[in-house]
Amino acid sequence: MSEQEIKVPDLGGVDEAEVIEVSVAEGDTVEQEDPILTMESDKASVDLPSPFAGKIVKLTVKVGDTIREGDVIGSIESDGDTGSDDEESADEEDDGKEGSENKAETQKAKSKQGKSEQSPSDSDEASDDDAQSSEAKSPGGKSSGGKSEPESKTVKVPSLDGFDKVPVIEINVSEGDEIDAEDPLVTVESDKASMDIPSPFKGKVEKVLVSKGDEISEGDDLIQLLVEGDSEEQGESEDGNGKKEAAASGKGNNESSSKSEDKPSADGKRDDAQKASDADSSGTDDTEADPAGASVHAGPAVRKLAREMGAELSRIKGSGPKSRILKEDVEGYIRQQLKRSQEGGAAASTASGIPAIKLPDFSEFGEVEREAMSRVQVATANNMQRSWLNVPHVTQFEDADITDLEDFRKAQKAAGEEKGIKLTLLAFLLKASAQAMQAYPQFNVALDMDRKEIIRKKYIHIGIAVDTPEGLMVPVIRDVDKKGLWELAAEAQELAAKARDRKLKPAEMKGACFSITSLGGIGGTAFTPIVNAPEVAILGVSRSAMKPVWDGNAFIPRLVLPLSLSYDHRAVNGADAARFATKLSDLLGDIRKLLL
Ligand code: CAO
Repeated sequence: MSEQEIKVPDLGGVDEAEVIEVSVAEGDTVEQEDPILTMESDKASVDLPSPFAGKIVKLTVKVGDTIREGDVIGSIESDGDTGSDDEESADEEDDGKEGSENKAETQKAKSKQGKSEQSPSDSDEASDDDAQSSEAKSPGGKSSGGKSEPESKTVKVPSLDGFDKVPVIEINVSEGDEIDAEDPLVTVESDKASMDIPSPFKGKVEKVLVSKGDEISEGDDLIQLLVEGDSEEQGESEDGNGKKEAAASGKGNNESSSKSEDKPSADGKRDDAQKASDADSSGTDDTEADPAGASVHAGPAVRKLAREMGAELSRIKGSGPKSRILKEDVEGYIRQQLKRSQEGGAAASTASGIPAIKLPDFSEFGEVEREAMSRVQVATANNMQRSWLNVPHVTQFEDADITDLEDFRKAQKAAGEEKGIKLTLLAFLLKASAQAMQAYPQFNVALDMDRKEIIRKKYIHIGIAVDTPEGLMVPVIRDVDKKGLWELAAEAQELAAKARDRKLKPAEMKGACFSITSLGGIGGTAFTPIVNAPEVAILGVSRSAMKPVWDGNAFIPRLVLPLSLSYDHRAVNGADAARFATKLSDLLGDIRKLLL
């Protein structure tokens, strides 16, 4: 075990870079090459990989710090072979590693700077690039010069800074696309950085010769491009560096994220377009995804995390400098998505792309005042919208002849007064509903669509909608099937009073399998109640009325109760709903059957 300093490697011609993300904390154990931080110069962003495996003992940088080559950013207790016993040679070893690995990173930054800024050590690369570029431009030899016929060219993979077999993570063009020089053709990602390979020419994409997931190396065929005019002239006129610039930026490049700042552009047109695109993609997670995911601003470690978590970067709003997406943004996005899917509510509706209702300025039409919604009102609004949007509702209407029931109920008045309980219709509705649920258990289920499972409940708890000054509340009566009419009436009375006095406990509003909403005391002939999801049905009850009913011989006056049964058509089919409603009507029409 020895403690080694972690130093900033050669930044490849860039004087300084800003730390935009710190990926480890003191005490963390890292593997050799694990990213310690991501830094960004005005040319590119790259990870600084750990030179050794071991434990981070000290970390002296934070996001926003500016770092330069040779700066010590912390120390690591390496757990084994660092290649040297004494610190000096360890440093040398570090440098060696940096030479072979970190340098590869930093060269990406460097390569984007164009010829004029390249360090001498790049000269070999430069000539490589020339070779690459030439090959791409003139596969069949030098072009004729001057204005010429469109020419088909094979764009080849430029130097990848020593990387080999780098996977393609995005294809940014399609056949038939008209592209400009420097437009990103594909994005590749090594284990250190992601980078775009830009087009060396302006032209029309004839054929994409690679697929997402392919591993490509320098010299591989990439794209077949129909190049208009003279390709060499194009190269020269783009940047003054001609073909070299195109190849250099192709090689170095930036993570796709940095393109708006990074891409060389003769006229600035590309920069503007790219900036606009960046701004769009970082604006909100509710916008349509950028199909290529290429114009987002994020470092390699963040891209990797997003890929692992299945998050689309183009939907994530970046909170870093220049709207860069940080690790925390990805994590926050995942948390938000999880919450949304668990709640499945109003938020989900926004994510589903349903346009919001825009409010006009009502004061233009007359006097208005605003007041805050109560907590209950907000919860009701969210629940109703969630259910309305998620549940395919159908409402089955039915009438029940409650003439005899009402005679019986009224006959119990004195008994009720003795007990201090008002026996209302609600107790009968509860009892009849429980019995109908036993007969048709598909009304006592919940659907787990994620797991494609039906959850069958072995208990019968029923919610009752209570109208309170604060808003609608739905306390739950448990084990309705096991309770008698008086018990149910007493409990309903007590829970309704508690709801109106705002004394209900959260537990008293949970666990319902089915709900009853009775507007009979108020009026109405029918309505279409909204299912209280994840329940799959709700019984709406309107005001009973005396009606002439044909008994086969004559019209006779009967007290008729209108029932409105709404159900989730995913869980319950129409025939079953008709059977359930008929069963209810039957039970309420002859309450002796409630005893069976
Ligand atoms: N037809 C005719 N009269 C009815 C009736 C019906 N379907 N239902 C109730 N009544 C009568 C009762 O018999 C009672 O009359 P009396 O005082 O003469 O006996 C009167 O209406 C009031 O009853 P109630 O409402 O106090 O008692 P209940 O047990 O029937 O209902 C409760 C209790 C909590 C369901 C009810 O008070 C309530 O809050 N209903 C509103 C529910 C609601 O807002 N639903 C909408 C949800 S979606 O927005």
